[in-house]
Amino acid sequence: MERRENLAPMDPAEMAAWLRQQAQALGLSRIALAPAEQVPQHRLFAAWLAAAYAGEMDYLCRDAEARSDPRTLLHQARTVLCAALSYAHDPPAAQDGVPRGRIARYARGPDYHWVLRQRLRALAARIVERVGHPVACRVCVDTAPLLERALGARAGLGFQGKNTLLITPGLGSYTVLGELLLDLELPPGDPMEPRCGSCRACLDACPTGALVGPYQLDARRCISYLTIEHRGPIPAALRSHLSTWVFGCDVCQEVCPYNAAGRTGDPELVSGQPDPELRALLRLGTAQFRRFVRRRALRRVRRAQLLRNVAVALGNAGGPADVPALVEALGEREPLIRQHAAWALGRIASRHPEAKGSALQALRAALATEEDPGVRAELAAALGEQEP
Ligand code: B12
Ligand code: SF4
Ligand code: SF4
Repeated sequence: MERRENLAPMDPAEMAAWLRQQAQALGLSRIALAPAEQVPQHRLFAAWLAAAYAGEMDYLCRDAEARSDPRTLLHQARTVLCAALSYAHDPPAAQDGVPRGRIARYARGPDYHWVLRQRLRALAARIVERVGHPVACRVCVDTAPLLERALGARAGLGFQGKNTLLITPGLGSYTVLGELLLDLELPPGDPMEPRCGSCRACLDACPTGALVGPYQLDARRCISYLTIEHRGPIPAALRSHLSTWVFGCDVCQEVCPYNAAGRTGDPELVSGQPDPELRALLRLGTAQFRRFVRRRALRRVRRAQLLRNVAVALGNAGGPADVPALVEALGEREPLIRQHAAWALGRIASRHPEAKGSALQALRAALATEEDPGVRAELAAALGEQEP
């Protein structure tokens, strides 16, 4: 790296201003600084875990203690540089009337982890170059044990909304967050207090009632959790509330007045593609699935999970034209897929009398040979609803 020994040293305030300029030049939407110290909201996080709201996300319990202080990740850290990168955009609507699987905006383009990490690494390199001596630093994006939103609020990057998202005034909440832990003393920003006022649009709009109170999310009911993190069958009582979401959910952000401005986020994260057709998704073979998720945040799900979600979406929005694809899915190797395909056929049969014959025939044929108890139960339930 080129040495710049002739650069005049900066005082902390000059350094903070210089950092903002550099961050902007590197395409970070906004940055703010927090002191690397105990995070007081950690007790709220502990209470959330104790209430079992984390569901099966065991990793949150495993490294719970580490989240109380960023210095557990880098003991020399004195400052946490918190960064937000906007992915705001409205997915283009297809006019063909074919049912499509909705993918949450953050995951429609290339993997944000990679994009944000590259930019934070580039910023770290510029800092080392500017100060002229090595600086201990660590880049974190999502997966490190940090309370990213609490740190963002402490830094003044934004405030936590009642939907629990970090909302940056002027940018909204369609942002992903990343941090640079730094062994540099820099002036922290002013903490930002909640600015939701009396609004409760997100609480009222959440399709599954996952926002059990302001700032309280029961992940076990959240569509984002159910479609991405949860590995097993989707609880039957929640399936019809998933609508056509197949990866994540944006409802509590779509209704938020802070996102009403119709902004467009970073071009590297925004995808101009319409959402994929559900029928085509259900027919993704293993190799096609790998290509579909490659270098995207979609990698987080296994093929069986995605096809499970697609079957549920077809059960909610599909029609007679989708029956053949669902009948094929009854022959999939993974019981998880067969189970949800059975449920979807039952739902389509109950809405479309013209599809009932072929759907019931396929369900009966599958029940005659099916050995998996979970799938048998779904087949029987789907038939039971149609045959009193
Ligand atoms: C686990 C996790 C999830 C879980 C649980 C979400 C949740 N709300 O906890 C699930 C799978 C459901 C999820 C969903 C989503 N996630 Co997520 N997720 C995380 C992860 C890995 C940890 C979050 C965590 O610690 N949760 C535990 C809870 C307790 O923490 P918390 O929400 O911050 O809780 C605080 C509040 O409850 C608050 N609090 C409690 N009472 C009160 C009272 C008042 C007055 C106040 C102000 C605050 C307050 O204190 C708690 C502690 O800070 C972070 C990355 C990270 N390392 O932080 C990403 C992260 C939070 N997710 C992110 C995203 C983008 C999403 C989705 C939008 C994706 C999607 N479209 O489907 C949804 C949004 C759902 C939602 N409404 O939150 C972004 C959020 C960016 C932002 N601008 O906020 C993060 C930061 C990832 C990243 N690096 O960009 N996610
Ligand atoms: S992401 Fe969807 S399901 Fe989860 S809290 Fe928000 S609106 Fe509810
Ligand atoms: S919808 Fe309203 S209550 Fe919910 S986060 Fe946005 S401003 Fe706050």
